[in-house]
Amino acid sequence: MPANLPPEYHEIEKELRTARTPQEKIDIYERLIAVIPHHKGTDKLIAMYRAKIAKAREETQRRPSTAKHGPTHKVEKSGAGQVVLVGPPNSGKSLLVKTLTGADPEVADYPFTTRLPSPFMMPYENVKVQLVDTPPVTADYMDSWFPELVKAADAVLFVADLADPDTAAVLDAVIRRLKDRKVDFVPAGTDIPPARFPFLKRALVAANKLDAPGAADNFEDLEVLLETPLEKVPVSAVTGRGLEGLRRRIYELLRVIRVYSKVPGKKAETEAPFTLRRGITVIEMARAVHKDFAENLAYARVWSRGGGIEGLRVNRDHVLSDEDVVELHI
Ligand SMILES: Nc1nc2c(ncn2[C@@H]2O[C@H](COP(=O)(O)OP(=O)(O)OP(=O)(O)O)[C@@H](O)[C@H]2O)c(=O)[nH]1
Ligand SMILES: [Mg+2]
Repeated sequence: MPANLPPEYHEIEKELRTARTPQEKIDIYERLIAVIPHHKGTDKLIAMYRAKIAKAREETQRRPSTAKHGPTHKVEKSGAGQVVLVGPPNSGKSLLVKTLTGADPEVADYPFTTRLPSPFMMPYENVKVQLVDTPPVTADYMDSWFPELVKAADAVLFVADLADPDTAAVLDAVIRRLKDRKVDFVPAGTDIPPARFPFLKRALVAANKLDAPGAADNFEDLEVLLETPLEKVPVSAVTGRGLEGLRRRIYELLRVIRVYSKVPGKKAETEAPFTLRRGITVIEMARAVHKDFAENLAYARVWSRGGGIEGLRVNRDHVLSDEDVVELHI
């Protein structure tokens, strides 16, 4: 037990003896955390209370007296697609989100820092991808609403901790918890059939803390030992190494294309692409622009980036490619 705890700490701690419900305990733990001075000597104590809060919260969600299915935490989608970060405590999910988006989620040197999902926008070239920072998942703990959040996302970015020699086993345990709830994971390029059960999500592993001692060996272990065959991208949220490549791989996970619309006689709007699913046709793109366009479409002209097509008149079933410029004629 670290020294220098203020007298209020001991007063509040006494109340724990009479606390009955998990919610009463949570309130007391939170008051305790608030009065504990934050420094190296108290990190473990604070981490312990945060873990207790997480456990107590899981208990409240299981109780029939509260809402039947517990709380949900839906995150409204925005941008080119939604990617949820999933990983063990302290693996650096929040710092990765912070570095990739320039936003400011809470980052700290103890587990269970992040408590609720929070969305942030990651710029990639001329589009934005929504990254959702989340609370940690462990072999023993996962928020009751977590699987629904993952099922609703467009893709998943697992975060592994390369400072941990057991990183593969720890991440396998996280993935197993989700598989038990009928969500499974496939590598980036996989076509997902429309069947909805079990849910399949494209996923990628950000192997974080590449700068930590032993990280190179731990990365090799992760490559060999992780049971689910997913691509692993070694990065460091601290030094920035590998992050540009990760940004691109996250965007590619979404399997979308950028299409620029063009008004006849004017320049293409390359600042504001439509992000549409790969394989989309001209008529489907017209529908995404405006339903009147789709109803009244006469023909379209397409300019493709590779230069293969230059203002070619195409029919409505023409399949579009990334960075095509499309002029819709009605
Ligand atoms: N050396 C090193 N430390 C890192 C790296 N990324 C994160 N950290 C540190 O790891 C600790 C945890 O980082 P967070 O981003 O809060 O981790 P988290 O996964 O969000 O943690 P929870 O919210 O508890 O699940 C912090 O002290 C970070 O500074 C990295 O690439 N290298
Ligand atoms: Mg966090």
